[in-house]
Amino acid sequence: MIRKHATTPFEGQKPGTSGLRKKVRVFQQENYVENFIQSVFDVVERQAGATLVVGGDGRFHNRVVIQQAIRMAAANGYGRVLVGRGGILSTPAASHVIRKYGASGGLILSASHNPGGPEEDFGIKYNIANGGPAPEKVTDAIHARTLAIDHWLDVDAPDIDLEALGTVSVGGMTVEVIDPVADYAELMEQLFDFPAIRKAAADGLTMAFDAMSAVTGPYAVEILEHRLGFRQGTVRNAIPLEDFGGHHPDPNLVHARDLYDLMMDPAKAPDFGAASDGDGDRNLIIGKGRFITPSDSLAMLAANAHLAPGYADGLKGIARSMPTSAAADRVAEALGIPAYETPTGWKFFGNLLDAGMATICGEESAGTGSDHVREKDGLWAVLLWLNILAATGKSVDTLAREHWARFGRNYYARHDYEAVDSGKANALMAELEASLASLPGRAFGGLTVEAADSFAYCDPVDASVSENQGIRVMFEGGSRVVFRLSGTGTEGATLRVYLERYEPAGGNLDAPTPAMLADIIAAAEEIAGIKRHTGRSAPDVVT
Ligand code: VG1
Ligand code: CO
Repeated sequence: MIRKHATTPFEGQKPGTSGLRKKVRVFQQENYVENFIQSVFDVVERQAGATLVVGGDGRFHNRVVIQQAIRMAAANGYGRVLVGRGGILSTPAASHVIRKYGASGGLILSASHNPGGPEEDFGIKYNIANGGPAPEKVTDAIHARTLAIDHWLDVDAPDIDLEALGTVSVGGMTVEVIDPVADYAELMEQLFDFPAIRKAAADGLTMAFDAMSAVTGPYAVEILEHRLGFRQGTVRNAIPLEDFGGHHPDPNLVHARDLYDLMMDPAKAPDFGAASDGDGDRNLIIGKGRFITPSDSLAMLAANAHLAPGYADGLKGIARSMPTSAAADRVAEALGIPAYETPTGWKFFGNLLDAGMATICGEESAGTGSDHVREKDGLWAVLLWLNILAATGKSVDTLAREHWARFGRNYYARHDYEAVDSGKANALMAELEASLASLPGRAFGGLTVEAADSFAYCDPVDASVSENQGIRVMFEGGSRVVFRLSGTGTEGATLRVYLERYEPAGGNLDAPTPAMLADIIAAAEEIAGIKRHTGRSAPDVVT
């Protein structure tokens, strides 16, 4: 019944910021998916007969890989697979299902915000028993295994019907096709004041949610329209499509432009606008006439979280990734709780959440979440915002202004230079690193460098160290520029330049961001020589 297939290793099966992410045609090579999944099964912690959760964001190639993963799980000693109907599970829902049903882990098939389709991207991520992305020691072990693999196992069984809820047997292993939305929606009802939000909606609070033809559509329709009573049509692009309708399911001001334009139109804008990404773990928040940067959203959610029932007892700590603005740190200080600064990627929050040291976490890339799961969670952020709007009766714009008046404002932008030649991008980073010691004390325009380093993180729970997590240049007065190479791109290198300027309370709190960042942008160019190295005189994406 169990079949053994000989294979040889592929190079480059090294999980990045968020799993293994490549072009679909790379994944379509014979043995490619099997080598990776077998390597996962070979190294991860699990008992005989363990449960595995499998689901994805519905993109092209999702179903093929799910069927194969089920046959391989049966051959590798799993006792049960839980799979979302249609192969659908958002990343946060998968995290919850792993935790709720005591699974040993899960395979999440997604390339998140990257485009989908036969010529676009695919990805496989392994999450561990706490529901979170595998930490580096596990991804390193998986990678090492991919370099030595010589066979993979499956059972000889036909594809299962992914549309039919219920239980079937595959090679003696139980496969349960579950409703991908139900468990997640129930968890949200426990955390947030649904009656208050429902009342606000009934009293006239309006919203628009762009699911970007990706996985959150079914979740958002069920929760926002069916359970909370927002009018039908509140969720746009609600049906998950294999190619996301040809768009990038990346909820930023470039790819969610339609939503942005709607929210800036005083005649048509609803009170609240939001969008989510391919796999449902990111969020974009825009109030009527007011865009909220993800870094600000983290700070504002943390400052008001106690208004939601799930956080009424307060927060234990706030964690943010290093490139995320320091706005949340000021909230932590005011609340008298610790603030943590971690490398980019949700896996670095796992230990803090498990240890009860942090309750809310966030990243500048529009990821926010809490200890309710071990992933960032797009709809969670939307619902917490709605809970705060319902509890205060204030607009997004008013909440933002009040927040800045109290804490000051961290003007923020990220400039991405995409598909840069990898050699050139590496040369830029190497030169920058070599210049770090000479930067402190130097002035760039009106800005004087206070400190500069290559960010390294020592996990306070297990003392593991992660080095080379981005170059930080701190200026006097709390402004900053950070340089980092992306770990999720699939073409060449992506250089990310994160720009931040702090304006204290009482200062200029309602100025256009580009004007406030102009000096820092000029300093970043002078410090890193972006044009000289890459030939680019402007970023491809500004968020
Ligand atoms: C990007 C973001 C990072 C995020 C990661 C995964 O990584 O910057 O904050 O955690 O994507 O998000 P990078 O290495 O390209 O900068 V997702 O929505 O893929 O799960
Ligand atoms: Co994502």
